[in-house]
Amino acid sequence: MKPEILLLEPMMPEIEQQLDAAYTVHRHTPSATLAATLGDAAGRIRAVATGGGTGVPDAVMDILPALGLIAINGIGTDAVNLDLARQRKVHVTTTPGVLTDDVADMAMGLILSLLRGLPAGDRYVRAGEWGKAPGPTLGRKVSGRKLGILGMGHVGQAIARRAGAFGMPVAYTDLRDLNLEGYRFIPDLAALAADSSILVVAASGGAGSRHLVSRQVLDALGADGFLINVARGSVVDEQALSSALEAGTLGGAGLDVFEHEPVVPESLRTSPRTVLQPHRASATVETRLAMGDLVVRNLAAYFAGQTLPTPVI
Ligand code: 8YV
Repeated sequence: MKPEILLLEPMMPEIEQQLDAAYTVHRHTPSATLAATLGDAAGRIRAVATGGGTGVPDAVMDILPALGLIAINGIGTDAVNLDLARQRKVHVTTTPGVLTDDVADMAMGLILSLLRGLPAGDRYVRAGEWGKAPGPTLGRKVSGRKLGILGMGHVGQAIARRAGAFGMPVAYTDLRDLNLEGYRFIPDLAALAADSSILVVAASGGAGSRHLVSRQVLDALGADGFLINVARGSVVDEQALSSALEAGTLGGAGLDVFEHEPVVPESLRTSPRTVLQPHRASATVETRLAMGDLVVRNLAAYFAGQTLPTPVI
């Protein structure tokens, strides 16, 4: 009898094949109820595999009495109640290291897309307007622009390294000064925003960082400033962001993540000042394979009673 697991978010076919070979996989889709997905299997589910944004709702943990492992296909743990997991003696694993470069690349991609107006240029050429109608408005120069980073962990530092190649002076804020050579530490986020032309959010989500990017921070970034978010939507006060973009008190925003995914406020969707992505900073073939491989290895170790490769708890 194969152990039974619950898959809350699809993974790459190559990875799902490996899961199917080792386990009876109950696949949940948002359109179904969990009761329908699980049938009479709830009591037999010993592990859940899920995405960083999807996590595991408390109500799902509550109906799985035999749960022993939550394997997150990502690095964010904010959508899993770690206190409850600890109480229940449920292990939680993530996929550290393998997605850092992709997320940093996405941050740079959003910066270039937003400031150089790449989506507008693409639409103009595709529509056959070149030579017939005036082209998109001029972009803004990226090289040399001052960059502020909120959250100088692995992803933040990978963004800083890339920014170096663009000749961008980098400052950052974090819970403490990390004494990083070449990057200025500015403890106060509003002061960092005031000092920056582009502010990139690379901080973890969760209660501690909720709405850190407030109206005041957006005001400090200013009409000539740009916000990039490749971390979690919850870090930014999305209503304040929408208002600032509408009022023109913020220059623009490049967003891969949102407060209530997959719902994106209409004002952000229709704004000429935004470039938007559907939470896909780690979504490359190479990285999703590497992430999936870690999920597979964590599951295998758990069911073999071995040390977990990349545990959080
Ligand atoms: C993924 C993420 O898109 O790492 C995370 O926490 O949110 C992203 O890398 C996600 O985990 C896949 O659903």
